[in-house]
Amino acid sequence: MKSRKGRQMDFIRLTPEQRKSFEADGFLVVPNALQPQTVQALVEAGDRLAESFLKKPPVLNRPEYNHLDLRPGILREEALFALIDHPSTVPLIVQLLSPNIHLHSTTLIYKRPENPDATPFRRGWHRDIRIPRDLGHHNLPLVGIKVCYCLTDFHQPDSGMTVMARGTHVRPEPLAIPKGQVDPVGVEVCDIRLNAGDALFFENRIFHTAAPNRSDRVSKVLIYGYAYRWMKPEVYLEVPDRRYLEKADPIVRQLLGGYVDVDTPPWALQRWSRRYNACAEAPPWTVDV
Ligand SMILES: O=C(O)CCC(=O)C(=O)O
Repeated sequence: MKSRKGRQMDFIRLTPEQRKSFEADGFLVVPNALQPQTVQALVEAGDRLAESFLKKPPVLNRPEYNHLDLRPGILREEALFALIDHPSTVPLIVQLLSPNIHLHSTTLIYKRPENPDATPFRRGWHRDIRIPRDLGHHNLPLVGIKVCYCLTDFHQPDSGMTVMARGTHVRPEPLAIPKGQVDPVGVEVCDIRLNAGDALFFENRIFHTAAPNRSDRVSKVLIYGYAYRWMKPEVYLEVPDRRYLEKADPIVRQLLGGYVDVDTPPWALQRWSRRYNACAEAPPWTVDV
């Protein structure tokens, strides 16, 4: 793992159209977020991590054999580590959330082709981070955004891309799914067409689900979740030790939880975003009257 100290994350301004679209839909497509050579390096790294899964003989009728959702060990691969502060996506996340964020989860999802007539496996509509389990569906807060990097094309329906229910991030109630069916009614279910290298951002409140891969190729994505620093990272996120973090690039250090507690200001991204006038200042505790 290279610490890349001294290298600064470039700035890309979130456009008003991107913000509007993200706020209306609960998701946002960022085309060409990754260069073709980066996609290639990520596929090589992902294939190494998925080697035993990819070597399994085809079992078309057992969809559960065909889905890999791998979380531990992702950051041990250099190409995957380098995505932590990727300059075409993380600046947009900072502008959509705030500088006070860290990496919350990393997942490699591979889906092998499955029987097109089989019942969809893991069709499980949900909102992320389980907040509604405690707070209900009313007035849920936006606390995190996932970036789904496409490592393969998703040009056909049911080709393995995570499916979104547009606009449901503000829905104050559960989804309504007719008995015997797998998808909700009264909402727009979006199986988005994407190219390898595109990134799909989706926020924690949007209802989404895994979808089957009925194509004839393995579908491959990496999903990196960013959340406010007061959200505990997923247990599978393996963070390098403190000695490494002390030498790391300051933004990477912050994103990997390198500050002792949440009362320590998010120095690295705060300085970075002030330099570009990228984010509103945090509200004060008190005001003069
Ligand atoms: O496409 C998938 O497997 C679903 C991913 C998902 O639900 C998630 O990352 O929260």
